[in-house]
Amino acid sequence: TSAQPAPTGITFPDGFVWGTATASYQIEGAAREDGRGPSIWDTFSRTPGKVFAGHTGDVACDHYHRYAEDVALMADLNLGAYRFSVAWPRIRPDGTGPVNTRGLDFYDRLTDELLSKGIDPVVTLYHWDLPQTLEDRGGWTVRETAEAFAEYAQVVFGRLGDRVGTWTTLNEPWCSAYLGYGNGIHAPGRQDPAGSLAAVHHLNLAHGLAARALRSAGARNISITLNPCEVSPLDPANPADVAAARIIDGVANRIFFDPILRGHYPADVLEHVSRITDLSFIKDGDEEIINAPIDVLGINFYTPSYVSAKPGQPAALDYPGSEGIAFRKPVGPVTDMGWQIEPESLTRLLTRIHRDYPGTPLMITENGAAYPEGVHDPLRIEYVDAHLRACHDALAAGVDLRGYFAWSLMDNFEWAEGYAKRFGIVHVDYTTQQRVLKDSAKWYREVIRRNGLE
Ligand code: GBH
Repeated sequence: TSAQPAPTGITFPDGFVWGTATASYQIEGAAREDGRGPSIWDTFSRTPGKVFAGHTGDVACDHYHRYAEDVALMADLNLGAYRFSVAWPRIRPDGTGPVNTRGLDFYDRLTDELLSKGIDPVVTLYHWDLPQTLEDRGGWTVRETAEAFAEYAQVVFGRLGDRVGTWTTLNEPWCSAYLGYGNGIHAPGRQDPAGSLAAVHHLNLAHGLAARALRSAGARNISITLNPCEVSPLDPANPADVAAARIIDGVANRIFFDPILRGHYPADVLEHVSRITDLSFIKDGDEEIINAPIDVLGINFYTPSYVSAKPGQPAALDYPGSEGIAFRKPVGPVTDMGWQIEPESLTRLLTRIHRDYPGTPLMITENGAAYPEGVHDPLRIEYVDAHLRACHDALAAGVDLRGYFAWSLMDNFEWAEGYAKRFGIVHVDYTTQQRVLKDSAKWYREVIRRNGLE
């Protein structure tokens, strides 16, 4: 017979961090309150046709007013840490000018509430809500935005640095650059291949400038969160497919990992994209700035990619220079996003990062799945269970993985998908704003309690 053996119990290392993650624009609401300025997501979501059913983050989960209730929920779930992002336009409404104290006050209250419940605050300084004023001056395609980011980072550190341990500069610069300026499905909705590559560099630079500024201000745990594309050749025996995977790995992954962790852009990637841009935005000394030491690297993971060489295939706008390369359609089980589920891919990714960029502790800063609305969510439990086992396999292979943050604490504004896609382990009723634990939240509480899986 071929009966599968039941999975056996696993335990995570002592001190393994268990958390959940959210982002400001996705949950806060209060878009016009207490001096918050407009962000590119306000503009984008109010532009007809950009976001599903015209949804906006105006109210979202009303977390701005309900943060205390939400922190109580987190405490009920035994969370050791909570990853949230700070909205730049609450702190500096026009990106560079006067500081809005009422914006800082909110994150101050949230931080104290978390600490009072024994939950470690993990701050992300940028999760995509760029002040609109800065976009009007060129956004991430111009250098000034990187400089403004480093100043803003220091303002936030000045207020919270005595209580917040972990400082993450950017969330997923891949998305900001390529979805924002490449294929335009995210704010600011531009379709400009050369601009998207300038954006990559200015995001890298923003990270480096901020990491240096935070370090000199006294920050001890500095980080960035990347969303690597776990890419494989469809046919590993076909050299053309292997070459295709290498190109995608370059423009999606190594263009971030290499300058940040090795201090230089990979020569093959620069060569490859020089057909699209003259690269004049890279100035002497930039790579050294970007190579600022970090203490932990955040990894967000959802799904693998498989590519093959396909002559005549037009370039995907979110992968500049990808003409002649086809992405395979997902096979097997998918989530409500249509994303293929393949936990082994996470093990491959973590072991690869550990091998190619040794010496930096890793943290899963997002992992989770969208499923149709409901509080009974066995498929989400199955997804998270399988991915935690994949993390454990990576640990067994020697990967220095320090923690796991489930995406997301609660259902929220899923960017271009609006409220139609639900990633929460807590259900949100958007009419009453009532929160109800899904089965996955109750299950996750037990995972945290036993520091492992049954
Ligand atoms: C994260 O982005 C965000 O940080 C978070 O705010 C968001 O809510 C969450 O994920 C869920 O989307 O079409 O099969 O090639 C993740 C963005 C997801 C972009 C996977 C690339 C490739 C999927 N990434 N995606 S596929």
